[in-house]
Amino acid sequence: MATPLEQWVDQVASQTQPKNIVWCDGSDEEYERLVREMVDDGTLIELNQQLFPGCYLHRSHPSDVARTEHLTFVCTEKKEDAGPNNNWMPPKEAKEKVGALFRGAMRGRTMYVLPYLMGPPSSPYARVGVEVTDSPYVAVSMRIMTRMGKVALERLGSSDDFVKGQHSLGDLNPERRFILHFPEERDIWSIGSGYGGNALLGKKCFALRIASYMARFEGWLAEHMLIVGVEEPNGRVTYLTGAFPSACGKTNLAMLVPPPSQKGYRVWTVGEDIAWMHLDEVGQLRAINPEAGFFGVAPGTNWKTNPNIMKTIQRNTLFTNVALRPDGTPYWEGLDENPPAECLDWQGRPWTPQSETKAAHPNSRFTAPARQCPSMSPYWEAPEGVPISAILFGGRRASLIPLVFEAFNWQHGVFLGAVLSSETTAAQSGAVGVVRRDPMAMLPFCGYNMGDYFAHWLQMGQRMPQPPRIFRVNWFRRDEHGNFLWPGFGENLRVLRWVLARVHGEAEAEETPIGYVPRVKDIDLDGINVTRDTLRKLLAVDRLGWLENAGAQAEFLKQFGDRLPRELWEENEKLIRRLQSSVTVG
Ligand code: OXD
Ligand code: MN
Repeated sequence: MATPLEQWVDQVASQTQPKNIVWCDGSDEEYERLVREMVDDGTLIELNQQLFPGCYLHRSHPSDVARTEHLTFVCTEKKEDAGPNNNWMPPKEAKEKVGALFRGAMRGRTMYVLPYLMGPPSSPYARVGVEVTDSPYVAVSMRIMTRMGKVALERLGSSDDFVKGQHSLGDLNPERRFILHFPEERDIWSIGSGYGGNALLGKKCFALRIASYMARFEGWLAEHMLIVGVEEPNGRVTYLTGAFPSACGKTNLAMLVPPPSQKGYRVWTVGEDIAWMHLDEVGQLRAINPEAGFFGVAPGTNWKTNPNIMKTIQRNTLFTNVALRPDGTPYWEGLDENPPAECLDWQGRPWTPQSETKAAHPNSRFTAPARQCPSMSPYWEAPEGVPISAILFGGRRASLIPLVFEAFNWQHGVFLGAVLSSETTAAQSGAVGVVRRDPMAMLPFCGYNMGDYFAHWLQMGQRMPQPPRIFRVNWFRRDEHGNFLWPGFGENLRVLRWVLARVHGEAEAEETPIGYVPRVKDIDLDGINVTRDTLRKLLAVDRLGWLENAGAQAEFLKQFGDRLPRELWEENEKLIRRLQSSVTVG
């Protein structure tokens, strides 16, 4: 009698017609065989094996280099359940339309069956997914990013409790590219793209979009968050999670190296992109990192800003769309102060510093095993997860938002997350410097109506006797000449120290209309070039500016209509009242 998994694989095979089917066991031998086959057919280029052992370069199709949000759909039965935050298609129509593209799509190709586990193998919170794909690049990438193969099959047994994901490169034509989610059936269909965020279905598609939907019904949280432990000189380790939209330094914060002036501190990485958080038996929120690898942006990564990630990607790493130096090593903008005199660009064309184009694609990536990162916490695979004491919401704002402030309580904190804003950067298409709201940094990743998502967050708070404290942070304030006011990177530890002190009841704060703000003396400035005056600016609450901001927040919240929990609307009203009663006009 065929298992539910076997039945589903048969069904996808009869739809897509592959020439053969390979069930992947996740072994080293299998990984090496697939890599060798791809080197032989040109899908991968071997990098200098002396300097970068086990590292390879992949060049994607030039039109397939990033997530395609406009081609990403959440297909719930009812449109309102997908919400204004998602593109929507009725499931039947989506399956007909995209089913036609899948028909015969794997003809002449091998279909790989990839059973995988999101979460540490022994964790009660880990979940099984199975991806079928016609891309060996996806197969080896999934081997790095998840616990793939035997371990997942053993966990699954003959059960039907797995998230299905069918993926085909199709013809890579953006006209025929779709990333569809059927959260009610726990099913993912992706065709026409080999790019990580579209094709490694365990990551954004399962661990965020489908998992956020499951988490709502099962009473947990699937979030776009880093997880770190901050160790103090007395040995105490406090765990935090943080949600930041792209290009706000999430990976750097997850792997922060304390500056020499901050002796005795250490930051332990648990995760750098996704957190799954459950309540334990005493109502403590605990986080696991469902992933086993990092899929990070290469440009800007260097030994100064993030030595831990640099050490991680020296071996066993797949690079995608970076440039290639004549000595067979990878290159990207921001790696060294001096670009190479010549290299091949991300499309394999000769490049010199005089070229008008970039050597590496701005969204070029590395895929590397997390266990190679020197800052990984000894508990990063702890089955029960790490206890979370604080949650940070951060964005890039040149003005208005202080360096750090604390929410009055959980409900106020959920409100701060719901109106989280960041300025667009060159990393996104469109205008630069425009304020965009990205609630909890989940706008592209929430698999259901965000109004319901906010309600779920509020309910989670009610189930916790001592919910984590919530903080808003902003490392990106600028002066009138456009210079950053705060040095950022390792120095952000000084802000984390205040966060920790608040969590442990060891620091005071000033109560302001927007929340609890540290006083100037509460942030350690020893050993950095930041004056008390600058810090005063960084912590100031511009009441008139905030009133204007509250108006913009109301506009944003309105789009969720009657799905918006009344409590969040009231938080904005209360903010306005607190600001009005403290503003002296005249
Ligand atoms: C990512 C993203 O790749 O958020 O992590 O786009
Ligand atoms: Mn991400």
